[in-house]
Amino acid sequence: MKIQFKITNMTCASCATVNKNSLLKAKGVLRAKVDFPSGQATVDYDEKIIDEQKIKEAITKNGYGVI
Ligand SMILES: [Cu+2]
Repeated sequence: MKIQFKITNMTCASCATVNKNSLLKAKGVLRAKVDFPSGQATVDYDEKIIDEQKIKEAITKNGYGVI
């Protein structure tokens, strides 16, 4: 499965890297792309292992928002 959403509160490119690495660390995430400054996130994942909510939690636990 593939989802796209927007990450808010990112202030620089390293925020995007932090979030990308958190996504990739989440079990079941196959590929992740996070763009700064647009905040656009694209995640490929195995829906048998992880769901959309858990994916977004990987971002919110870093103190960023998701839309
Ligand atoms: Cu930053």
